Amino acid sequence: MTICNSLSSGVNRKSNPITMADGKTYQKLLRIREEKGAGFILLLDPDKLPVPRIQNSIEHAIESGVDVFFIGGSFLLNRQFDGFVQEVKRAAGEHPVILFPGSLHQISPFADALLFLSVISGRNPEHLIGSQVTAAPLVWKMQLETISCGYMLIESGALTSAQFLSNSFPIPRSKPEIALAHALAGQFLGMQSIYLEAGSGAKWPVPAEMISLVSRHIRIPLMAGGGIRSPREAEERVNAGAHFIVVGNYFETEGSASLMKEFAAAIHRR
Ligand code: 1GP
Repeated sequence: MTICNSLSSGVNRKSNPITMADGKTYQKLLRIREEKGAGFILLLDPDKLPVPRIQNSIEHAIESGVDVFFIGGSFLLNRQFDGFVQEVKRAAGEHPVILFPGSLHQISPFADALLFLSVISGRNPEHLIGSQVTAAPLVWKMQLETISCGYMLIESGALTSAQFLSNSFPIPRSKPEIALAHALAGQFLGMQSIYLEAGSGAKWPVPAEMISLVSRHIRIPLMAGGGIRSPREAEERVNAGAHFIVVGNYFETEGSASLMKEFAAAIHRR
């Protein structure tokens, strides 16, 4: 059986979410941006959050004002990825659960959508299009909603896992105009979102000036993440024009969960 035959068997194209311009989850993101001014995304790493703690962690996050859950990590040592995603989905209720894959192994049919990333800041073909081609048939088979995302690595004071593993140079933090050129190219290529990424645990988050320049020139949702450790840092980035703030590392540290409400208050404009 050819790959085309195999892919088309049993698929009703009319109901295929992948053929729709904007899926249900993407629409939810647009609504959050519209209603709250900016959204709070909590990144959950399956290697850091034990499954028995998922329910409580998510309940606390929702009570505190988290809008969306991302699932992803640099590595995947947890072999029960589908189980992890199902558990998060069960606890998250109506809140979108979106895969933010660090590798091809982090794809599951149980999420609401997959952030279909291309590392557009780099010139490594594998991360621009290679992995995406490998993933595409699987995503099609799963009927998973995709949200295309121009993923841009920004220099953040030290080499990050994302920079090292993607084998690409980040955009210099003092060159917002280079970031803007990439973001516009992503938008013109039809991407549904842009992610300015300092890298997990980055020394410095993405500069507010860069966010401001990019945000003033694009119309698709702009996410910013990496190294955001305080409500003030989150607020500065929302004030600069970020539509979604992604925080992961900070909330993995003991005792940090109590500050989640303050992050939410700093991120939400209304
Ligand atoms: C990483 O941008 C995300 O891909 C979140 O970064 O873990 O540093 O919050 P942190």
